Amino acid sequence: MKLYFRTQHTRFILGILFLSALALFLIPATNQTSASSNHLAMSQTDEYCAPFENGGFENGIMPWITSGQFEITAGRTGQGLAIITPYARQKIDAEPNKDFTISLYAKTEGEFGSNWTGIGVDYLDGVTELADTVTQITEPIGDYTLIEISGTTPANTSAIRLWLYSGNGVTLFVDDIEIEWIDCSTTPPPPIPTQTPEPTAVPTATPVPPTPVPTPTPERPENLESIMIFDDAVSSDWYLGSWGVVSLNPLAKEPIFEGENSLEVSLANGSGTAFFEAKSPIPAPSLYSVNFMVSGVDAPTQTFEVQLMNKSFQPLSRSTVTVTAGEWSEINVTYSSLPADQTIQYIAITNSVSSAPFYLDNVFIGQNMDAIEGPELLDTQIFLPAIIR
Ligand SMILES: [Ca+2]
Ligand SMILES: [Ca+2]
Repeated sequence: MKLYFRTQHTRFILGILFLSALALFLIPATNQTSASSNHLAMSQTDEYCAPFENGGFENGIMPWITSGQFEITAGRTGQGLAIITPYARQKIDAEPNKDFTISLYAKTEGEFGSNWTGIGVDYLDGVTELADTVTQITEPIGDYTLIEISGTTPANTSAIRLWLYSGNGVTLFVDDIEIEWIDCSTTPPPPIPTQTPEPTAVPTATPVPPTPVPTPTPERPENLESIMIFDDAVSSDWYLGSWGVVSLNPLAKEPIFEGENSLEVSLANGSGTAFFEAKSPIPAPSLYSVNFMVSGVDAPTQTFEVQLMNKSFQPLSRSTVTVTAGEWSEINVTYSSLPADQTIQYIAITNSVSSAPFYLDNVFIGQNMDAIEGPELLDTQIFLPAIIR
C-alpha cells in the first residue's frame, strides 16, 4: 500500500505543477525525459505497440484496473466508465521513441475540490517509471468532450500506463479511449513456440482416454523461500488493486490476525476481487504456494477463489477454498502444474457470495528459488500432459 499511496501522491504533486487549460481541444503532453535515439535499433517488424483493450467499456471493466469506487454506466457510446474515486488504469506494451496520440471522451459531475482530476501517462521500463505526464481537468465538463494527449515514449520504454484519476470529489466519466501509434505496429508478434516435445513415432495403438488424476501436492523444494506480500503493509515489490470493490484498507484494525494491521476488502455488490500485482512477474514453475489468512465472512461457510493470472489477465490456475465465518482461516494453495512458458503477474482473491467485507493478513508466496536460476526450469516434462502412445 505504501507504493499505492506514493503513486497517487506523485501525481498530485505533478498535477499541481501543471498549467492546465481545460482540455476542450488538443492538449500536447510533454515528456520529462527527452526522446533520444541511442536505444538498440530494432527492425520495424519487431516493434509492437499495443492498443488499449476495452476502451469503450462495452465489455465491462476488464482489463482496466480500478481502485475505490467506480460504475459502468451510460457512456458516450453504449456503456462508459464513471470513476467516483480514485482511479482506473491500464498498462499496454510500447516501444521507445514512438509518437502517439491518446484520444478519449470525458465529462465531469460534481463540485471540484482541492485535489485534482485528470489523466496521467506513465512511461515504464519494465516496472521502473521513467517519466510521466499529467493533464488536469480543472473545470466542469458538462457533455462528453474529446480530449487528446500526444507524446513520445522516452528511450528504454517498454510499456505505458494510462491513469484516469479523480481524487477531487467529482465523478469523472470516460469513454471511447483509443491510442494511435505513429510508426509502430499494433499487430502482436507471433507467440513464442511452446516446447511441447514432438512424438517421434506415429501412434499405432488406439489412444486410451486419460483418467483424470487429482493434482498431487508438489514435493516441497529444498530451496523454498517465503516472500511476504502483505503483513502490516503491502510489500514494495507488489501493487494492490481490485475489481468490483468499494474500498481497500490496508490499515484495518479489526480483526487483525497478527501485528498492527490487516487488509480490509469492502465489496460493492456482494462480489469483489482484491489482487496483488507483482512488479516483477514470477516464472510460473517457480511458484510453490500461495498462503494467506482470511476472515470476516457472514455465512456459516463460504467459498473464495484464488486465481493466478499472467499480465493479460489470463487465468493460469483457479482454486476454490472454503472458510468458516467468524474466525481466521489459514489458506495454503500449492501448485504443481503451472505452464513453464508463463509468468504470474496477478494473484487475485475473489469473494463472490458474501456482501460483508473480508479481511486478509499474512499474505505470502512460497517460491522455489532453484526453479528461477537453473536451466532445469525448462524441463517441461512434468508440466505437460503425458503423450499417449
Ligand atoms: Ca462505450
Ligand atoms: Ca498484520
